[in-house]
Amino acid sequence: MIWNENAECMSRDKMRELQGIRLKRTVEKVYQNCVPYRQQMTEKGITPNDIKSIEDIAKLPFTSKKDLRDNYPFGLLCCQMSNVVRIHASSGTTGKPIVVGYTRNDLNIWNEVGARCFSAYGINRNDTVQVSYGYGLFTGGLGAHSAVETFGGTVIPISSGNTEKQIMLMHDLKTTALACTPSYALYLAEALEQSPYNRKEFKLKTGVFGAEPWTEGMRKELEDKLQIKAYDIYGLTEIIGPGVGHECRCQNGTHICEDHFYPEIVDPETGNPLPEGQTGELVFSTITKSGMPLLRFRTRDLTKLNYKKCDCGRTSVRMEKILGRCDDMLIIRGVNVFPSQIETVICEIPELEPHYLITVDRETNNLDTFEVKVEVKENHYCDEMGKMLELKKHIAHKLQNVLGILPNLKLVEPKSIQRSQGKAKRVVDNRKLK
Ligand code: DLL
Repeated sequence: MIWNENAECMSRDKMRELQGIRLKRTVEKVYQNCVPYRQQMTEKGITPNDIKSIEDIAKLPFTSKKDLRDNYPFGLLCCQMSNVVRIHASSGTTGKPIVVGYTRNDLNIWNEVGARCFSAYGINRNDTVQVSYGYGLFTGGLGAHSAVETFGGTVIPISSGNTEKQIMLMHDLKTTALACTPSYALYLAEALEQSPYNRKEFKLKTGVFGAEPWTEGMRKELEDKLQIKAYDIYGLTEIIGPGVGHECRCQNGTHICEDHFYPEIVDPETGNPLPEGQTGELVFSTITKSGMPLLRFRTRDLTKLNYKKCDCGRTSVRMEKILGRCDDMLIIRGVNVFPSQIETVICEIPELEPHYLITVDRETNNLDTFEVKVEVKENHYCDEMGKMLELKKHIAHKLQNVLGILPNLKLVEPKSIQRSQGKAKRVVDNRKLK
């Protein structure tokens, strides 16, 4: 189902024209209202008059997370504080969070793109959506909540945690769609299996999962375990929250709501724009926001773009599943390793549960150590040394083939790795502390 056919199925030419007009307006707004942007543009020797079409975007300066931190909390705001109706924040690993102010107009845009997402998954006003993303400064809970209200579905604002109650209400209130992180969905799937209920007594049919990278292998695990169709939803606090992009029934990439958020792919090292189809860092410019519009924001997320029309009828650009974040890439003994590569291997091995933890450390002789802990399924976990060793050899070999480096593999008992209720923490890099 398409929520806004005009916007989602617009011809490419019309879309670029519209993006050009909106970009120009946004550049004028930040130049007039935001000192740090005006300074950066002056340093680059440009004024809003230099932006005539969307092609001119490459002339503009980038915005990084550091710029947001340096101007904490409201230095990049483009409106009067009295026009800000909501504040969200994304927690960084260190120091102050990144704070974003939204105007009424921004929330309207958010509701619009949020409704597009749920409609694309086939969710409508007859559905009951359990929102198990955290409510609060994190955008997941309130973002999904308002989207459901916008298209007229029934929302259960349960937030994350309290897993037994989640299962009880999912059963009693006849939840048809579950919105949460894929890792929490996995946790709920386990809890459901152990609950006194039978899966047949539930009405659940759709999952709306995002806020962290997850692989196709994880999608299959979730679809099998929960007996649902699982869809990806993408977003980030700085741009709007959940709703920047969504899958459709074709599940052949994530459509970006590009009439509001203009995407580019750049080389993460040099910042040079990369041609269509090449993997690089995703960069967004908001072209309709009024609270804290951002120009060329470096997301640190790695993906590639595809501008071909989708079989669902939408013409909007699609991005591939996020490979990971530039910052997530581990360099272990000189080899680049993404956690998503490890997840893909683990999900392909039938004896394993999709629960894993990667620990990297540095020994006194400066050599990196690389450990992967993974849970073995109940019916495959046994005391027979020989059998476990054979399984371990098989998995280690597969990981080495994909990664080019052999991890110290630890097969552990089912349910021994900590479960997550929000974004999963899959990597412990102790080298950073040394
Ligand atoms: O995670 C917003 C969100 C909430 C998206 C609920 C989807 C659902 P932040 O906390 O600011 O915002 O984190 C943004 O999370 O840059 C990505 O690295 C990652 N991320 C978000 N969605 C996906 C996804 C929310 N579908 C950061 N796949 C982003 C992979 C995702 N990574």
